Amino acid sequence: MHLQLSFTLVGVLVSAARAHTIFTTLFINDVNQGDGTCVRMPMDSDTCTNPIAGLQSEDMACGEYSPSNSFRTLTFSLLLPGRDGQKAVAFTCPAPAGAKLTFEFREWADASNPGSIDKSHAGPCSVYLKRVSNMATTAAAGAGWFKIWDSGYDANSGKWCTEKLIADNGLLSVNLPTALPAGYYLVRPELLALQDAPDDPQFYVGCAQLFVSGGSVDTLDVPTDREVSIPGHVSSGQKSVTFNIYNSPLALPYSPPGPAVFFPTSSPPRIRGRQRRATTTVQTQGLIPTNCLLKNANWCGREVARYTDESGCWAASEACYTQQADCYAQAPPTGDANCEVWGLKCEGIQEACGSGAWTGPPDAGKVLAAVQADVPGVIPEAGAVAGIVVTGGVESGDSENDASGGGEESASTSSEAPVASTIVVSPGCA
Ligand SMILES: [Cu+2]
Repeated sequence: MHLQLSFTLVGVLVSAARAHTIFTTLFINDVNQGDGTCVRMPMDSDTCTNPIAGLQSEDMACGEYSPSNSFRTLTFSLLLPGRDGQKAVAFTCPAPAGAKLTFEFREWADASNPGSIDKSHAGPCSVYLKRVSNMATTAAAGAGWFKIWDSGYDANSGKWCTEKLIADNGLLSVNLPTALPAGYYLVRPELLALQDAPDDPQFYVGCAQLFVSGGSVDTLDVPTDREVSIPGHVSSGQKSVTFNIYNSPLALPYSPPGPAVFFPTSSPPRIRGRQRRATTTVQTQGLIPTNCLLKNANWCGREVARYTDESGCWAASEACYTQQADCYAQAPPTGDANCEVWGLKCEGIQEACGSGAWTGPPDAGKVLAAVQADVPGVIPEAGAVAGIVVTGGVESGDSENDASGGGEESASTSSEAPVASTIVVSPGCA
């Protein structure tokens, strides 16, 4: 009887844990980048879908292991001083300015069961950007974040953003602003579930690493009131995190946490002032190698060295298995299915060595068919947002520009331009 009881208890705990969610997969202009590719996610598959513990935790920036009690917090922070969300992953995905980004959220990181987030989890969604000079070393936590989109409660449909997310099978789409200087960015989708507010507002965040190309401006001037530090963009006690979703009627309006949206779009080039080409920065960090025969999240399998004798063959077999071990070691909670696929290649080499076929590798350079979870549904359109026009494509800092007066005028217009309403909802999340 004791045994039965504890099994029941374990079952309840497991199902409760699985009711949470995690950002696993990035799509750029509807192209699936592969589970975990360019995505920072907690490495512990048992807890990766948990909400962030503590609104002032550095984990609020890009997510991390979220233990269920303070003892484990202490233990794990001693054992694992580096936070996963603060650690860069190997790959940074290229995305043109203005690209459509889609974030996939899953209840089960490896898609072994369907579901995006439990339907009890009602609340707003937001998407933030932060420009970083160096993906590997610039801290995710801290200043420099701005919000490019949000969606709270839609009074017309009577739905919270998370409810629309569920209807869209966990897929949330936004557009990148067009007026972004080329360079490296972290993009951070944020879900807030208010079913246990005010005691336990649950934040689910993750980050993807982007290299934005083709930006139409050279500098990024985020207005002071639109830039925030994360953590620090929300505090306990604020209405955005204490809101009672069970009141009838709801005490609207509801504003999602964080600053007003800043979505810079470029104006058409002006006639006066010399045209300036957008910065021709080229991605040098985090490139996905073009010679990957197979990819699993941020791991890339490459062809082994050619060989013509027995010792070379066995060395190649070993080198292949070394890559496989690396694949397993790096695999995030989205899984290691492609590490298994890679193992078949290694077996092939090993068998060839055993049978005296000492010239190889067999099928040299052949790209392997990757295993990829199905996209859970139709990729939704990007949520609407009102842009703030910034002047793009114009030589900055020269006297002609200053004298034209147009720059100043458009600057003052921008600061007063209405941004997407944070009071009710933009028709996003759908
Ligand atoms: Cu939850």
